[in-house]
Amino acid sequence: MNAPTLDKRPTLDQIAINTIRTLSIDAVQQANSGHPGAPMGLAPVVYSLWQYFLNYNPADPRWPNRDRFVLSAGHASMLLYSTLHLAGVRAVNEKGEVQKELSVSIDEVKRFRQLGSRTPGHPESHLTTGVETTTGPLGQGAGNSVGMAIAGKWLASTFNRPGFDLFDFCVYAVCGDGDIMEGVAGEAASLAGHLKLGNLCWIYDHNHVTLDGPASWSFDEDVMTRFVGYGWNVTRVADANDLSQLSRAYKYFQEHSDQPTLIVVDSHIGYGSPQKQDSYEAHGEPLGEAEVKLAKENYGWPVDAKFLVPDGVYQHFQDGIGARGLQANAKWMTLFGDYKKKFPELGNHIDRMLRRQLPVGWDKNLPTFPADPKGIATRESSGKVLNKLAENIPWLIGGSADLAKSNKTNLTFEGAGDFFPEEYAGRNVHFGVREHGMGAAVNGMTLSGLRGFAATFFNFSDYMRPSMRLAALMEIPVLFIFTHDSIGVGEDGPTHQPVEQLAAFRAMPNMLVMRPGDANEVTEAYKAVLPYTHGPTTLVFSRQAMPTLDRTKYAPASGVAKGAYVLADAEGGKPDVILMASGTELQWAVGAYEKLKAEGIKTRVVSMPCWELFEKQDAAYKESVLPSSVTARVSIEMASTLGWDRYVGPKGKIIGMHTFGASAPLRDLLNKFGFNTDTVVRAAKELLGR
Ligand SMILES: Cc1ncc(C[n+]2csc(CCOP(=O)(O)OP(=O)(O)O)c2C)c(N)n1
Ligand SMILES: [Mg+2]
Repeated sequence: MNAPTLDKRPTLDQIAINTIRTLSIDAVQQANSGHPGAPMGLAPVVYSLWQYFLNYNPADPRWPNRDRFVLSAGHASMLLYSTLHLAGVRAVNEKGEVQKELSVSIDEVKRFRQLGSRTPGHPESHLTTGVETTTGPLGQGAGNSVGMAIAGKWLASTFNRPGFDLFDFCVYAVCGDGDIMEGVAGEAASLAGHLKLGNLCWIYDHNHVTLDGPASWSFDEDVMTRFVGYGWNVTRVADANDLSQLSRAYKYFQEHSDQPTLIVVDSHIGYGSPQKQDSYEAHGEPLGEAEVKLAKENYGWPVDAKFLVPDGVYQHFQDGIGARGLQANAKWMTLFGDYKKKFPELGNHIDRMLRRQLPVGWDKNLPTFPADPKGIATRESSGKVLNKLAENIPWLIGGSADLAKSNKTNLTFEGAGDFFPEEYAGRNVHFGVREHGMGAAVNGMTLSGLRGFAATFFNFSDYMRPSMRLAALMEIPVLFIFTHDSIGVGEDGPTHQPVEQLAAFRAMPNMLVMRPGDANEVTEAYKAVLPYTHGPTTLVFSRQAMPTLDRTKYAPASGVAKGAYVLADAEGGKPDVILMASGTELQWAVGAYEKLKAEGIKTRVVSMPCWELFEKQDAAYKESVLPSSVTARVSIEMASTLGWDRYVGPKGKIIGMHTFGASAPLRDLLNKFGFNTDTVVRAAKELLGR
């Protein structure tokens, strides 16, 4: 077969599409790892969206009203990198300033999957400008896109004014069979349909193949009917290479804003030789040099050229998405300038929100709680603090997976409102019993500038842990709020009693885990984490009451900001034994302290609500709280003991859970598992040989 020359190729569109394909092929081949097939199959789909429909300014990828593009099929990362490169998307530095340099230069394309590159194996939003969210675990990006669409609706309802349509962006997500199969995407799609998110468009790459083989081996449901059932508009493109069909489908989406839209695109995953079309052999691997050549020959490409961007391709993108985006962005900036003159307070809110700054007075009137031996549950105090914060921070918005009454996360202040279909200014989002969908959606909301929170029972954090992990990886400040934090749940029994979750979240990089020990520690916990914008927080609260400590007698709760602090100390400072606890167990450490003190044993109590913040303190502070000379140490926490040895040391004792819990009244559980003052006293005395 003769390789056609560049001149014979029909249109610039076709050349641009084949440039996306061949850059992807070459990058995967050079890295000797990655998926070339999906970028090859999907290139026309993504190209036509970007070039002719996406409202996006490559020269300022921060533009708040830009359309969002999510590649949920993160294994096709080279598709996104090639597109970002060719569209000329600029890099944005850590200060939020647009740079001259490209986000993905041709050198970064060549460094695909290499250490320190901006082109990691799967797209990571905190590394690469233009990557709107981190994808790779299938289904997550689809879930994020629902949160972005929620954010779009909320921003429009909250900030738009007659003549000032500041926010009207659309959210596009490209999904593969894997995304459509994953539960998280199903939960999110169901929610999106219910909420009538007409600004949301999923493009389903229906290519009949997954990693193990033909999709039909495991997947033959009627996806279109399922989505119709969710309340989506559904349309189909019978040939992924037909740009006019694709255009028609995108127009269909833009003209139907009553419901979200699913575009099912029949496509063929890319292979080298035509004979291999639709085979599943070697899928998910580089093509190999011989197949690379066949593929290029097929595309009418110079077979030996590598990383070739033919003349005119960059300009073509600049004439399309570049010019359109620049103009739309400039128009918006003028509009926003006028808006700020007319509505200075709202304008100020938008500016602060997008910079992740809190509003002036964000922590005013936060509740403090009087000493009370009976006290209240930390979920109760959390509810009070969260409500005040949400009143002070207009863009703090979120909800629970059908447990808001138990989680105490309902926002009840005047004007808080519910986020319902076509009532999009509300602050209470009702996620339904969809924990995983909620986690992914709240990540998407937070990526769009909102301060999102998501709540459920701590035990059901298991149902959204994959999204929490991505929030940590993406370095975004989501608040994950959990109640019913231990076997203290009582009668609901072991299915509802978390044991290993604390240890698991403490093991997660970049996740703050906060488990306050009384009502005033709750206020201080929120105060400590709200200004922290580079990662999520897991807030862990009790169902049952605990004493509100008398802070005239014990140290102030502001010590929470340091993660751990000396709550009560031996007279003269140097203790014989240190007692450590978090959450509801703090009361028993304090109780033991009083008893031991009465017996003349020099005791210190360290409240440890947040290990991660404690680890950030300097060595001198840590030594002042846990002096290395004091080796008699006892910890008490109604959870897995894993990790406490770090603080208790080889000579200490750890009181914790070694089994699942049991269904019984709280009193009986505490006796059975040994959580009370006496257990702590006994452990301390044993250590001291008394
Ligand atoms: C949660 C999760 N499970 C498994 C994988 C591994 N994986 C990557 S791609 C893929 C199959 C993809 O099939 P499809 O979505 O149809 O994409 P295509 O192969 O057609 O590009 C799998 C299982 C993953 N990335 N995420
Ligand atoms: Mg597939």
